[in-house]
Amino acid sequence: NAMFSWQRTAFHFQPQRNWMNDPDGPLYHMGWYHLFYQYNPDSAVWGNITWGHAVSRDLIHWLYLPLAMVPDRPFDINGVWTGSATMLPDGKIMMLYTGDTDKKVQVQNLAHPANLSDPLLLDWIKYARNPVLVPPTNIAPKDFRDPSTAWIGLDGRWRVTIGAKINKTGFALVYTTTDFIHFKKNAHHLHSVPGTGMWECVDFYPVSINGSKGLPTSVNGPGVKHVLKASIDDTKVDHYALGTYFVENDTWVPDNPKEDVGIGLRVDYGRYYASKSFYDPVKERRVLWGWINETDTENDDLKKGWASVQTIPREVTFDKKTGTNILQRPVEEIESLRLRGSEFEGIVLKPGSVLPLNISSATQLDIIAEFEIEPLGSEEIDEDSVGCGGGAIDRIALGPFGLLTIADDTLSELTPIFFRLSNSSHQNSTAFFCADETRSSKAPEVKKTVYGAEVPVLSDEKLSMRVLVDHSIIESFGQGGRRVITSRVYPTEAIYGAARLFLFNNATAINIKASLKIWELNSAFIRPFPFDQSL
Ligand code: DQQ
Repeated sequence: NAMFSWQRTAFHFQPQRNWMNDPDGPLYHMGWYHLFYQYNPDSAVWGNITWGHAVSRDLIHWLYLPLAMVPDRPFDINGVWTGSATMLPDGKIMMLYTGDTDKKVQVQNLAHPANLSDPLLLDWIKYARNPVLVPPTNIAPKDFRDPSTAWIGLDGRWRVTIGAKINKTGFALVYTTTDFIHFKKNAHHLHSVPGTGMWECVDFYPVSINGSKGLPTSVNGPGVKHVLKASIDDTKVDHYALGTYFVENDTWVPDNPKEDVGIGLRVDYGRYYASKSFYDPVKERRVLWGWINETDTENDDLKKGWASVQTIPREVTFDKKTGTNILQRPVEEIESLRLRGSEFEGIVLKPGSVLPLNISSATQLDIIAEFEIEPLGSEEIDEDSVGCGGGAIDRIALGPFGLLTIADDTLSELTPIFFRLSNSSHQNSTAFFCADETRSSKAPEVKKTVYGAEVPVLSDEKLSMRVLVDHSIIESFGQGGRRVITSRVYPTEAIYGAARLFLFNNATAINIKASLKIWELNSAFIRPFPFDQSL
């Protein structure tokens, strides 16, 4: 189906056709990264949920494989829902996933690869006596799902956490097991937060406070904090918090109760949900996937024949400088796609100016931009209007300024990615990092949002952003990935050769000095695995 084919991405993962949602069970095995995903093989809307499967050598160039698991048993006939992989020390792989049963009850099931010596892990065997876990009696049958990757506790038993809710309190249950078949429920929850509703796709992993490497899921001790992430069903937002995991009773306590799970930081402030991480033993890093949902109508998705994209896999580390957040950056392998590079040094932009950046194509880009501000002195600084305002047209003394991405020549379509500050000595300022979709598309019935977040800027830092542009996806990383915003846009004019990139300064009281490195990115040419030929 060629309709809206210019919206297809070139280096983000998406199936050839039909509906996709959550990433599932990411893992590394015998030279290959595996991604499974919630998939409807029959349609471009959610339903018949099956596990799609793809492999890659480098997390960027993917090959489609046959479906891994289909809904074909009483314990998952209404859907093979989200789950996670656990790599055992002896090399076995335990895949736990939620099944929606013949009676529409959410149960947890076990599956494992039929042949561990197959690098592609093509065949999966569902444990015959599934389910291995049914909802506890105090939890409703539809409020119990998405088992995490397991980790080992003090007593040597494995722990798995599963999202649930009672009334409006969302929480993460903990079960222990030795064989992934028999489970014991802990008396304590890992954590719970009143008012947050159902927790989906709970992710729980350690980060190193001092080191720069990622940590395997079972690591704990001094020098370690734990990230607890829940996908909040009521708001469709992925929230996380940093905290301490107490091994004695498998509970987790947030560093800052005011920024608890579901009420504090977001993994991504844009269009993003159901994220899941895994530990990459090759590069010793924690890699995070997330689902970019559509913001058009189901009708349009049916017409174009596909829906949803996965984010670029991101490496997650602890932000040693702030101590209060994680950092996310695209995995370094994305740099292998870099083609022509252009550098722009110290471009000065006066208030109210727009400057085209002379690059040959602007649909597939990797952009690194730094900004310094030069106060003009004369005007008064208004500090009352912080935030992202009504978007890039909403001018205050110190913003907005930044990039106009996926824009056409006449600026009839554009998606600004920008900063907006409250105080000229940006050491003490409140900086907002924003993405404005309001003019991103002329298509009717597209939801367009001004996304944004307050981002810490330390006294020795310039304002900086890294932006990946891929036809209809813009992933924007502010201040080294302290805050991330993913946009899904639907350009009708700013497509292929007509797409441009601009710098802009809509602040009224400052000049902007911008320095940029911009690379055009090659396509990743995602295609079916070539079973008949050698690679
Ligand atoms: N998607 C899955 C569920 C999960 C939800 C079903 C999150 O397992 O809770 O497709 O997007």
